[in-house]
Amino acid sequence: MLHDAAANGNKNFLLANSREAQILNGRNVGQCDSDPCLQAPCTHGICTMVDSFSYKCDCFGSYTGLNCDSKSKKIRDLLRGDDSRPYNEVVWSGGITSANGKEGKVFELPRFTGRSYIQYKLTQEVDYNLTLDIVFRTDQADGVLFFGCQSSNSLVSGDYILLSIEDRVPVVRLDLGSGTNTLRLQEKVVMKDWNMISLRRSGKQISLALNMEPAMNITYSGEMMYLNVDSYVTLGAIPHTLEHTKGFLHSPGLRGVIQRVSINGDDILDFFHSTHGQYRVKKYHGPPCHPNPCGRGTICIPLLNTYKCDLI
Ligand SMILES: [Ca+2]
Repeated sequence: MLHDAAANGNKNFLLANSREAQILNGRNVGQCDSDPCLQAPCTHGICTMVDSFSYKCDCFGSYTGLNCDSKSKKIRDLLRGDDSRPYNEVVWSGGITSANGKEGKVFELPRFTGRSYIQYKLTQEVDYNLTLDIVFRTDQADGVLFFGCQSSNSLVSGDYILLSIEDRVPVVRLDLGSGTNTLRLQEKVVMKDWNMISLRRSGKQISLALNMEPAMNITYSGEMMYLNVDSYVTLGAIPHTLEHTKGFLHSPGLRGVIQRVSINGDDILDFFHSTHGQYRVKKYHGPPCHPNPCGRGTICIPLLNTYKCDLI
C-alpha cells in the first residue's frame, strides 16, 4: 500500500515503524496497516478509505458532519427520550448488563422469520425523492426488505416499490403507474453477515448500491414519475393480506435481522417503539450490541459489525 512512493530505489528505507529506517524521500507513503477506517471514525455512517491518510463518511439518516457525529434534533430527542414520551418508556429494552459488568442501553433490533413484518408510518414525503439505507443480515438467499404500495380493499391497487433479495442479489421493483420496472444488481449480499443497501430515487432516476460498491442506475421507462403509496411502509415481508396480488407470492419474507433503516433522512433506530403495526417479529439478541459493550449512561449504536457507545 505505497501510494506515489519515491523510495530512491531502495524499498528497505520504507520499513514501517522501523526506528532504523532512513526515509530519504517520500510522498503520501502510508503503513500497510494504516487504513484510516480501522479507527471507525464515522460515528453514524459508513467509512470508505480514500487513501492511507484520508477517508470519507457516508452518514446514516439525518446525521451530518465529517464524522457523521452531528445529530438532528429528532435523533437527539430520541436518544434522550424527549420524543413526546416519558423518558423511561422510550427505548429501554432495559439496561442489558454485559459480561464485563457494564450496563448501557440498546435499541433492540427486529428479527424476521419469513412471514413477519413491521410497519412504519412515513414521516417524509417519498413521492418524488426517496433516500433509503438499510443495514441487515439474511440467513436465506431470498427475502423482502422494504415494501410500500397503494392499496385498497386488501389489494395492491396502484403504485408500489419493493426492495428484496433474490438469489442473494438486491433487486428493486418499482411501479410509478406505468408498469413495473426492475433494477437488479450484480453484486451479491454476504450471507449471515451485515450488509448495507442504498437506494436513491429522484423522479424517474433510480440507483441501487450494495455495501458501498458503485451504484447501478436505471431510468423509469413509463410516463409517470410520482410514487403514490400509502402513508406507511413495511419491512421484512409483504403483508399477507396483500401478497396474493401482483405476483408477490413469489417474494418470500426475510429470514434475518434489520439493524438500521433510514428513509429520507429519518433514522429508524427504535424499531419496536416506532412501529405502526407488526406481525410475528422477534427480538434479535446478538452482536454487535448484545452482550452490551457500553457502559452506564451510554447507548450502544450498532454499525454493521462494529458499534459506538453514544452518550445518552
Ligand atoms: Ca404514480
